[in-house]
Amino acid sequence: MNQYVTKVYEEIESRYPYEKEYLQALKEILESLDVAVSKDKRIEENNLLERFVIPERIIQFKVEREDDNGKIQVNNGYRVQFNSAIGPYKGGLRFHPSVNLSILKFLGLEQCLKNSLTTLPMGGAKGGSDFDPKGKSDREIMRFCKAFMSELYRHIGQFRDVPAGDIGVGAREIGYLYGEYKRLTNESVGVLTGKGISFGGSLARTEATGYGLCYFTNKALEVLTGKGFAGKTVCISGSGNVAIFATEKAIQLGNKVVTLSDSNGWIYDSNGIDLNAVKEIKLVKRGRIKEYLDYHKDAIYHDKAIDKTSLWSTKCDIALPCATQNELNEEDAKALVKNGVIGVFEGANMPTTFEAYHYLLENGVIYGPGKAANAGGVAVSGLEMAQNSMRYSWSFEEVDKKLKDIMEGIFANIYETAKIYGVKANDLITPANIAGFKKIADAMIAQGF
Ligand code: NDP
Ligand code: 2IT
Repeated sequence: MNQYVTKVYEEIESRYPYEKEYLQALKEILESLDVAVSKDKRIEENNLLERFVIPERIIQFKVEREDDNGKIQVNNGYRVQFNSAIGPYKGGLRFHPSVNLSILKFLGLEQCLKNSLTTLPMGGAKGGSDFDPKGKSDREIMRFCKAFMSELYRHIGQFRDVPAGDIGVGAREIGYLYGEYKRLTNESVGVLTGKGISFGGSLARTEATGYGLCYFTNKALEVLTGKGFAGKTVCISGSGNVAIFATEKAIQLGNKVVTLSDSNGWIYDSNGIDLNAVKEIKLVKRGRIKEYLDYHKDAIYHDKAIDKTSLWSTKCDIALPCATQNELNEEDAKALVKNGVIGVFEGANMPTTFEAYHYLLENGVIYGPGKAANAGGVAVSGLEMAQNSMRYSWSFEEVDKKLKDIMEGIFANIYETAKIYGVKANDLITPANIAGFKKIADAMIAQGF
């Protein structure tokens, strides 16, 4: 790596040695930007890398709520406002027991580049809490959301910072968060995205990340292999918002999806996943993926506690990891390559480890990183902000068409950038980082320090 790039990485590593996810995301980004730094002297002259990789502001606060047994419980709440060079801070909130600053800094950093790639004017942020919503009553979740917002509200705003959902935060939580923001400020504004359709939400926001992932995959396959995303066997992980709607669009495009998972295990259905059953289990009953066996006795369930077989050892043409970070490791990448995988496109953020994606790239697999492939969610969030500002709403078809155009535009931008920088065609991560960073760098230089 270029001396300047190495220096920036080493400095951050020595200051934050325990923030492993943040360092992982940083390493991946800096490795990609190496070639851009050599070509564009302004980056080093303006110390842009150091200035970009440190969040502009980190807010940490205490969240107290009463649980269903009348006991007061305490959690940490966070908002990492990473970079606002190209627009107000924008990014999701995650409620999961694993949430800490390292995870939120990695997500915030990725979000900046992702939001830049969408072409919409949004800076990057991420937030959340180590609160675990699993098994909690609806009322307790409401009390938590309201307590969380009672501190967060003073730091956000439609022109300042616009949160949305992520793991553990869906339409229900956004509704409660929005209700509390409105109560505290007496304002009905587009301060959150992913809202209910009856109070300013955008049609197609629920579907956007999964659908966008498939539109991106389709375009990449069409250009790079001559055949689009159809007639393929597809492995998908996760069974949340992204996984469900990726499954829906993959099936609509004429593919067979054979796996889904949650943190307890994964299912394999050789006949192709029955999405109606999955929607009933996950969206109506808020159940576990294991319950799929109640609908399809011939499907196979691998319980993670007793069976270490990886979902990624399943033979497939296309792999769409849609659960969480670092869920696809080097062993998994080897199994996928051995089974003839054509492409890995990420619905989740950083699901593929550093070693795993390098192995995929070395073996000619098309690798579409999350910051490009899953940008459809935040893109439609940007469209929700636009509709809120206009006091207007577009039809599902209009939003879906704009989403498809944005996803195809992201691929085109990456493809052109790869040609300019002489990057191999299956490597979509290097040009995604370069193209995402370029716009932010231009804005930072123009605005001074
Ligand atoms: P959901 O909460 O709806 O679903 C998350 C899914 O991933 C669940 O099936 C969950 O299983 C599984 N999962 C979560 N953590 C783990 C873990 N540690 N190990 C194994 N499985 C796990 O979240 P989303 O679908 O919204 O998010 C999934 C991924 O997509 C995340 O990486 C998120 O950052 C990313 N993303 C989301 C966007 C959005 O618009 N929602 C946009 C872009 C990216 P379980 O129920 O057992 O926890
Ligand atoms: O990771 C992501 O892009 C999201 N969770 C969506 C963020 C958003 O603001 O819609």
